[in-house]
Amino acid sequence: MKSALAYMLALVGSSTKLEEPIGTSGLLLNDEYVSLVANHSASFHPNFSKNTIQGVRANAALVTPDVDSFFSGLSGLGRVQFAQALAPPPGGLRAQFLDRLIIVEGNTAAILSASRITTNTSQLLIQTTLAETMIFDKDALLSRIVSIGESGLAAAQQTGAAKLPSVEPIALNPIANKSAGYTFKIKEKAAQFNINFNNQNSSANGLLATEDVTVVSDGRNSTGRAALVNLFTRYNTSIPDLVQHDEFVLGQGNWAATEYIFQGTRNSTFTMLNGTEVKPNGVQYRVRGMRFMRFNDAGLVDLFWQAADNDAFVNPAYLASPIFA
Ligand SMILES: *[C@@H]1O[C@H](CO)[C@@H](O)[C@H](O)[C@H]1NC(C)=O
Ligand SMILES: *[C@@H]1O[C@H](CO)[C@@H](O)[C@H](O)[C@H]1NC(C)=O
Ligand SMILES: *[C@@H]1O[C@H](CO)[C@@H](O)[C@H](O)[C@H]1NC(C)=O
Ligand SMILES: *[C@@H]1O[C@H](CO)[C@@H](O)[C@H](O)[C@H]1NC(C)=O
Ligand SMILES: *[C@@H]1O[C@H](CO)[C@@H](O)[C@H](O)[C@H]1NC(C)=O
Ligand SMILES: *[C@@H]1O[C@H](CO)[C@@H](O)[C@H](O)[C@H]1NC(C)=O
Ligand SMILES: *[C@@H]1O[C@H](CO)[C@@H](O)[C@H](O)[C@H]1NC(C)=O
Ligand SMILES: *[C@@H]1O[C@H](CO)[C@@H](O)[C@H](O)[C@H]1NC(C)=O
Ligand SMILES: CC(=O)N[C@H]1CO[C@H](CO)[C@@H](O)[C@@H]1O
Repeated sequence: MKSALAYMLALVGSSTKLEEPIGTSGLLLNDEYVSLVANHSASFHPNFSKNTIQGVRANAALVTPDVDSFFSGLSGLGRVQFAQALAPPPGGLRAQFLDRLIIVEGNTAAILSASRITTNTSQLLIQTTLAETMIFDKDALLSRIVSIGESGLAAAQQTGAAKLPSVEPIALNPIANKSAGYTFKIKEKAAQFNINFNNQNSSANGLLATEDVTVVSDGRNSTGRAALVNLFTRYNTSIPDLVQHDEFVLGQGNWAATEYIFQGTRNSTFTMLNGTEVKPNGVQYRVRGMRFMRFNDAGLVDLFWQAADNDAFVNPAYLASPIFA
C-alpha cells in the first residue's frame, strides 16, 4: 500500500522522474531514492578497504539476499557467496579499492577505482584498475554487480614485467552539472564507439575525441587519437572476428560509462601484456570490460579510461563455451 501511495504522489510531484527499468519491480526513481543509491554505491569500497570482518558484514547488509555477483570471472549467487568473495586478505597484506569516479543514473552506478594491494607496512605490491557496474533494487540494496579487474596486469606487475605506478593519493573526479540534453547526447556518443568498431570503422572513433585525449588502459597513459583508435584495432589480426556489445551506457553530467562484452576467436599469434606471444588455438573467448569517458564542452572525449583484462584471451576463465574447448 505504501508503494502505491508513493506512486500516486510521484505522479503529481514535479521533481520526480518515473521510470521502470526492466526487471526491477516496484522501483520509483525519486531524488531521495537516487541519493540513497549514490550513498550505497560509495559505501562498498571504504567498507571493504577496512579489511575487517565488520567491513564485510557492513557490505553484506547492503545487498539483496539473492545478489548476483561477477568478480573478474568468478560468478556467485546469494549474500554468502558475495561475502566470501570479499574476504579480508591474508595477514601481512592490505587490499584497498580507492574510488576515482562514481556515476549514478537511476538505480544503476558505474564505478572506476584503483585496486591497490600493499604490505601492512604500505609497500606497494599491485595497483590495477577496478571497474564495476552495480544495479540496486527498490530498497537501494545491491542486486547485481559486475566487477572487472586487470588480472593480466596484476600478474605482470608481480613478475616485474610491468612497472608499478608511484603511490599517490587517489581522488574522486568531479562531475560537472550539465543539462539533461547534453548528457543524453554524450551517451549517444559513448554508444558510437562499439557501433563504429562493429562496422569495421574504428578510425572514426578518433574523431569522437580531442586531438590530445588522454587514454588510460592496461596501467599505461597515452595521448592522442591514434592511441584511442589502437584500443579498438589492437586485436585486428589476433582476434579477427571480434564483436563488442554494450550492456550498459550510463551518463551523469559530463561523464559517460559503458559496460561491454567482447567476444571472438584467438586465431593468430596473441601478445600478452608481459610480451609473451601465445599461439592461436581457434577457441572463442567472451570477456567483460568497462569504459569511462569524460566529455568537454564541445562534446568531445578528453579522457578515455578503459578497464579490461588484455590477457583474458589466454585465460580459461573466459572461454565462451568451456565444454567444447
Ligand atoms: C551514507 O549515509 C550515511 C548516513 O547518512 C553516512 O553516515 C555515510 O557517511 C554516507 N556514506 C557515504 C559514502 O556517503
Ligand atoms: C604484518 O605482516 C607480518 C607478516 O608479513 C606480520 O608478522 C605482522 O604481525 C603484521 N603486522 C601487523 C601490524 O599486522
Ligand atoms: C545544476 O543545474 C541545474 C540547471 O542548470 C540547476 O537547477 C541545479 O540547481 C544545479 N545543481 C547543482 C548541484 O549545482
Ligand atoms: C584494423 O582496423 C583498422 C580500422 O578499422 C583498419 O583500417 C585496418 O585495415 C584493420 N587492419 C587489419 C589487419 O584488419
Ligand atoms: C565511418 O564513420 C564515419 C564518421 O562517423 C562515417 O561518416 C562513415 O559513414 C562510416 N563508415 C562506415 C562504413 O560505417
Ligand atoms: C593517467 O591519467 C589519469 C587521468 O588523467 C591520471 O589520474 C593518472 O594520474 C595518470 N597516470 C599517470 C601515471 O600519469
Ligand atoms: C581461423 O583460422 C582458420 C585457419 O586459418 C580459418 O579457417 C578460420 O576461418 C578462422 N576463423 C576466424 C573466426 O577467423
Ligand atoms: C608471461 O606470463 C605468462 C603467464 O603468467 C608466463 O607463462 C610467461 O613466462 C610470462 N612471460 C614473461 C616474459 O614474463
Ligand atoms: C564497518 C563499516 O565501515 N561500516 C560502514 C559501511 O558503510 C556505511 C555507509 O557509508 C557506513 O555508515 C558504515 O559505517
